[in-house]
Amino acid sequence: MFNKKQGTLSVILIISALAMIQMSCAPKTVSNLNGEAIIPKPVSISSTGDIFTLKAGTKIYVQDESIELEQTGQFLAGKLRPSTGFPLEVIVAAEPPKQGIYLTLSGDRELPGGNESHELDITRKLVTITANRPEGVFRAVQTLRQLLPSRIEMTTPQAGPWEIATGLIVDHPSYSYRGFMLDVARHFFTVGDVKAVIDYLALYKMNMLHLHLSDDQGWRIEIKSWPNLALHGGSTQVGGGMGGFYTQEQYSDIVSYAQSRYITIVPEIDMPGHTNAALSSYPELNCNGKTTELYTGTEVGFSTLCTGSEITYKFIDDVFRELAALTPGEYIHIGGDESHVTKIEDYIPFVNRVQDIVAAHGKKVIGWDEIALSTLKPTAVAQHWDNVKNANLAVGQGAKILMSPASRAYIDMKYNKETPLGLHWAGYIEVDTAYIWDPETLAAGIDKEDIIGIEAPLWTETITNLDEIEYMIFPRLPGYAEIGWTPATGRNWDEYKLRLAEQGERFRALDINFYRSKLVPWDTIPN
Ligand code: TNX
Repeated sequence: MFNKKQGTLSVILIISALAMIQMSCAPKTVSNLNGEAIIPKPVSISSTGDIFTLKAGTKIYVQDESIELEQTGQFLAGKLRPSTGFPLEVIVAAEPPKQGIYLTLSGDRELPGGNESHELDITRKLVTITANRPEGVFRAVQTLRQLLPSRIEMTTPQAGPWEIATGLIVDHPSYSYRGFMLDVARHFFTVGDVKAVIDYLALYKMNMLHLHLSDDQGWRIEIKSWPNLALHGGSTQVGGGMGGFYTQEQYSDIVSYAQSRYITIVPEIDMPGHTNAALSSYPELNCNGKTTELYTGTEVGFSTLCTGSEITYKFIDDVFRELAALTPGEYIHIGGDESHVTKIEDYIPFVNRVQDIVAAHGKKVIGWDEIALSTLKPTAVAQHWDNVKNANLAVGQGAKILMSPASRAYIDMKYNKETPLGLHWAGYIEVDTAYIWDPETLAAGIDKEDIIGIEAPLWTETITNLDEIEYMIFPRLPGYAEIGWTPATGRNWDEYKLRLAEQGERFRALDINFYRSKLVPWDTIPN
C-alpha cells in the first residue's frame, strides 16, 4: 500500500542520495579520450565516446606468459587499491577475458616503435593493454593511471566513480634514453628518497636514473676493496652535515626497485677531477702522496687524480669491477667534467685508458662532453651539457650524444630570481623555457640519429631533502619526459600548459611539493 509519509521520505532519500553522488564526484557526462591530460602526450589517441568504469568487482587479468606481467599487474593493483578500496584481484588468464583489465604481450603482432611500444584499447567492459615487451605494458599502465581521476593516487579511500573514456591509444617513445640525474654526492639522499624519485620518473615514463655517486664533497657507494672511500669519503657533505653512503646491499635494493619499474640506473664515478673525497680517503691517490682534507664547500675544478701513477688505474679498475657487478644496465658514467687542474696532455690518455677499463668490465662509457677531447670508442656517449664544440667532436668520432644543455635541462637552475633554491649560472629556467626546445634542432651538426635521448640533471649544492628535490623537479620534470617521448611535431606549449595544469591535482594527490608557476593555469588548485 502506498503510504504518503513513506513516499515523501523515500523521495527525500533518493534526492539526497543523488545530491551526494553529485557532490562527491559528478559522473562524466561527455567522454572524450582525446581530451585527457596525459603527459607525455601519446603518439595517437582515438575516442569512441563511451565509458569504462572501474568497479568493486573489477579484476586485473594477466596473460599467462611471464612473471613480469604479473608483477606489473600487482603494481597496478597496488596503486589502485588504497584510493578505490576495491580488492582488484590479479589473475593469470589463459584466455582474454570479456571484462576487466587485461595485460598482454603482442606475440606475433609486433607493434612498431620498440620495446616500450604499446596500445591501450578501452571499451565499455574491457581495457586491453598490449605491448611488445613487459616494459611496454608497464609504460601503458602509467597512461591508465593518468586516465583515472587524480584522487586515484591518494593513499586513503576516496569516492568514485572511477571512469575512463573509451577509445584507442597507440604509443611509443621518440628517444630510447629519457633520464634524470640525482647528485647524491653534494648532499646525500636516503634509499627512501631515491625510491620516491624513481616513482616520479615511472609515472612520466622516464626510463633512466643517473646517480652522481662521487664528487669533491662525498663518496656515496661502498667499495669493498677500498673501504675508506665510503667510510671516510662519505662522512660529510656540502655545508658540513653527516653525509652518508649506500652499502652495496642498499645500492642493489635501489637498482632492483628501479628495475621493477623498467628504469635503469646509470652509476657515475666522476674523474679525474671532482675527486677530493677519494683523494682525502687514500693518500696514495695523490701525486704527492699526502692526504687532502675533506671538503664541504661548492667550488668546482680544484682536484685531480694522479694520472701518471699506476695505483690510480688499479683503483679505477677495482671500483669499476665492483660497480659493474652491481649494474645490470649497459652504461657506466665516468664523469670527466671540469678537470681544470689536470693538464690536457694528461687528461686525454687518462680518459682513453679509463674507457678501456670500463670496456673490460663489459660496460659502455658515458661521460660529460669534455670526454670528446680524447679518442672515443664508437659505443661511447658524450653527455652534452656545455660546449657544443665538444658535442660535435663526439659526433665526428661516431659517438652518440645525450642531451642535457645546461640552459634548458639543468633542473638545478632557479625558475626565476625569487626561487629560494638552486643556482643560476646557466640562466633562469621557467617551466616554458624548460619545455620549449627540441633536442634535434638545438645544436648545429647534431641530428636526431646522433642523439640517444635527453637527461635533466639535478645538482644538489643547494638541495638538502626530498621536499626540495620535489620543488625543483616539479613541474619541470613532466616536460622533459614529454620532450624525450613525444615527437616535436606533437608538442606545443599553449596546449601542454593546460595538460600540466591538470597534473597539478595529481601532484597534490601524491603530496608533491611543487612550484606554482604563474605561467601554468592551475585554476583548480589553491596556492
Ligand atoms: C657544473 S655540469 C657541474 C657540476 C655542478 C653544476 C652546478 C657538470 C658536468 N659539472 O659539478 O654541480 O655545474 O649546476
